Amino acid sequence: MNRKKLLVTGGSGFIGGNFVQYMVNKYPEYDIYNLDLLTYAGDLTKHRDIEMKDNYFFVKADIADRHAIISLFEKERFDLIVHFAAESHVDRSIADPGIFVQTNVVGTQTLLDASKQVGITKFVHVSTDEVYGELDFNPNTFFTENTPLQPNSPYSASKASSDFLVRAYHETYNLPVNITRCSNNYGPFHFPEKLIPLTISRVLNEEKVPVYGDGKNIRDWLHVIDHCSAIDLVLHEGEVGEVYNVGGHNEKTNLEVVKSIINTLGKSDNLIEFVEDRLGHDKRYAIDPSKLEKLGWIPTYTFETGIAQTINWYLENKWWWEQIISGEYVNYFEKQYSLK
Ligand code: NAD
Ligand code: TDX
Repeated sequence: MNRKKLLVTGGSGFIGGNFVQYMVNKYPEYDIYNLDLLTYAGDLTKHRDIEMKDNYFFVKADIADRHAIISLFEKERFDLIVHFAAESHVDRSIADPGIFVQTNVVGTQTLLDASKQVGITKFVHVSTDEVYGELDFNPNTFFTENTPLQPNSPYSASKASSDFLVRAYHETYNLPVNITRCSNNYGPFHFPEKLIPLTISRVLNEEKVPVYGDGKNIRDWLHVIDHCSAIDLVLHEGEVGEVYNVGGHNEKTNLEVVKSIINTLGKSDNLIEFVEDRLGHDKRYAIDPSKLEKLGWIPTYTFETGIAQTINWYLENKWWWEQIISGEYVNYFEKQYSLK
């Protein structure tokens, strides 16, 4: 019997990278292809433990390059697709929205066309809770799969557009799809432009941590491994055409997150510096994951156990993030923040 072929796009980034490692180790009977353009957010060094495995393959390509993508699909005839590749940072989308439309919208549509052409058996589109817009601070309100999409940033608008295309390819062409909408992830290999790894790396270097506005905005945090198990479940058990929210009820203000990291590392709150707020800054995100729980999903980390594991990982893996924050990242940081 032919081995199943799973294509993971964006498998050199944060979540896709963790997912590739999770799947390569869990499913030796699958051939797992990581397709990634290796933008500033992608790197292959994170895969040094799996790159010699027989069931792992890497392809460097742009998901919006129609010719390259269609040729690859015709050659490899993938069975399963899990689509992570995207421009993912809200601040970058505020500074330069165009690449978000190109990668997140045109790239997704190109993958959908290629999938339709070769007849895949499942396409899981990894989306985000940010497509729902923002919630107010009433702790009894949550995003469900039926919450209307009201994206507020160029990033979330591009993700919502891609969600609509995925839905349309299911409704129009019967493409077997799922959409997952997850809350904020954290964990190993998280790029240090995002709040948690930015805070850990800066506190370890005794540098100021920029907190936007008053620090009271709320995010619902999920350890990346719990996101990986959710996607694995939806890939294999998700009902075709359905959307699944992913989140573990771990709501924290940004200030609580930053202070807990500073505290764990035994440093002073004086490292916190309040800076100008993000434009259009969403107040609160909070996920109702009950539909996914009914499918059998059980997260393994609380915020407390997950953040401790993550801080330890950053302490033990300086080789990974130090190479990043000393490269092109320096220019990005200086442009984005004016810290005293
Ligand atoms: P990331 O920025 O860390 O990684 C993105 C990866 O996509 C990188 O490896 C990059 O090289 C690759 N990529 C970018 N443009 C490409 C292109 N044109 N062609 C091929 N590859 C390309 O992102 P992440 O945080 O791992 O997020 C992955 C997915 O999960 C995204 O779709 C994002 O919207 C979604 N998501 C992220 C979070 C989160 O908290 N990080 C939460 C929910 C959903
Ligand atoms: O320097 C900072 N200071 C600060 O206060 C940064 C980078 C962020 N923040 C705040 C903004 C947010 O309220 O922290 C919160 C988290 O910010 P990010 O880490 O940039 O994440 P967010 O904007 O919430 O989006 C993330 O979760 C959903 C991912 O980047 C998205 O890809 C995902 O869809």
